[in-house]
Amino acid sequence: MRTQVGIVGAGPAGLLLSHLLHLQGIESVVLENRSRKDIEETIRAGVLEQGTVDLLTGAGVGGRMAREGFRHHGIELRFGGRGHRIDMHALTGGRSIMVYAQHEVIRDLVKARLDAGGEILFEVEGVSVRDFDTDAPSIRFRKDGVTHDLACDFIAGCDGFHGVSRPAIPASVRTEFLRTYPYGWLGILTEAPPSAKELVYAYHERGFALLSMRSPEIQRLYIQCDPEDDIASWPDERIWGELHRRLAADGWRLTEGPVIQKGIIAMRSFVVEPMQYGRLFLAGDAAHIVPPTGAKGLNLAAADVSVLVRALVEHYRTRRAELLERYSATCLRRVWRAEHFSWWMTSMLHRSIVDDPFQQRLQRAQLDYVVSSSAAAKSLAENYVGLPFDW
Ligand code: RFL
Ligand code: PHB
Repeated sequence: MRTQVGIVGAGPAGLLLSHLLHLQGIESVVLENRSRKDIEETIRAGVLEQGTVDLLTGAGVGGRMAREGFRHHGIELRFGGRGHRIDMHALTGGRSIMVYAQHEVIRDLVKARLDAGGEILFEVEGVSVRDFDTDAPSIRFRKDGVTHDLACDFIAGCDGFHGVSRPAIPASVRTEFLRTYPYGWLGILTEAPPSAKELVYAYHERGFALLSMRSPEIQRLYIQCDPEDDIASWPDERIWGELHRRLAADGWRLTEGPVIQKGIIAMRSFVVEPMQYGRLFLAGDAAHIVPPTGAKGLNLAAADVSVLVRALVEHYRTRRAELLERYSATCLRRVWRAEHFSWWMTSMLHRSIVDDPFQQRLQRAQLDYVVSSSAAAKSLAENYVGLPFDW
């Protein structure tokens, strides 16, 4: 087997990369260890930056998103029992976000790849990336019990935080930066019409809460919890009790409905430097993780991929390697900006597990500033809608 770019992982990074390369006449094969059904049903992100929306639309996979997604011009910060709207559209000269579920993006991309004759191999096993420090890299994997070697010019490691690509880079040439948080998020999907028109980020003495949505019938809600909590200790009544208390505001009611999915995620910040070694390029969660408070993870994956596509196109058209050589540095500038924003949002909105009155006063001071100073609100807004992809 041979292709130009061998891609490990059919998440947003791997699928978008494969599709954008195809549009530029560059071949790829995507290797994914889960089933198509599994990747198309896993519930994760919901917020797409303007740049991600533009990239998907430009790639011809934005049709359903334009019809079924929600375009939002603002978000609400809620604290002290009151809501404060951040008008992102006005503060950023007309930029906005799209609320459209990650698994819908995945479904659109898988369909586009398969309709165009693209190759995605699902349920592969034992993937290993090899010889990427030479001019003849390859990926070894098993499919239906048979071992294959996929020879390629380049390998794209788009296999997420727990993938095999990043650890294949020798430890002596990579530096990893990690911060864990003593917070988790308990997320639910509920069959109830969204109780607000825009996302609500709530700071409360009992902990953070977030109201988001997926469709006119489905709400997505999160509450801060202990990352070690067992979901079994969170029966639905307890979750609703916390949501009602943390999201409470005068004259406003949270709509309830049956809980159709629930789970707990841990929160961390992580970056590996560099994001490239020889002919192996890492993109998306394989190279960096942010806590979800800034809604940046999927968007960073899309930004990495747009940089990588430009560099590969330059390589195949002109045989010049400058953009490929700059790949890691170009991506890391944006990655660290998003790392800072995500850490900042997380620190401002989560309640410390030990009582820390000094920290609480700082958080309130920061929240008051953000909702009363247009300079501070503008900084939040421009980061939230996302800096331009060529920032
Ligand atoms: P993914 O999505 O993890 O995809 C990696 C794929 O690689 C496969 N894989 C392998 N395949 C073959 N061989 C192996 N050895 C493999 N190992 C792994 C996996 O099965 C998988 O299919 O990474 P990618 O493409 O980099 O995409 C990153 C995003 O998924 C992630 O950053 C976001 O979901 C983060 N995130 C959010 N990002 C946003 O931009 N906006 C949001 O609103 C947002 N909300 C969220 C989030 C993440 C969350 N969770 C669950 C962590 C909300 C939540 C709750
Ligand atoms: C979501 O809708 O899942 C969502 C929204 C905003 C975030 C994180 C997740 O910051």
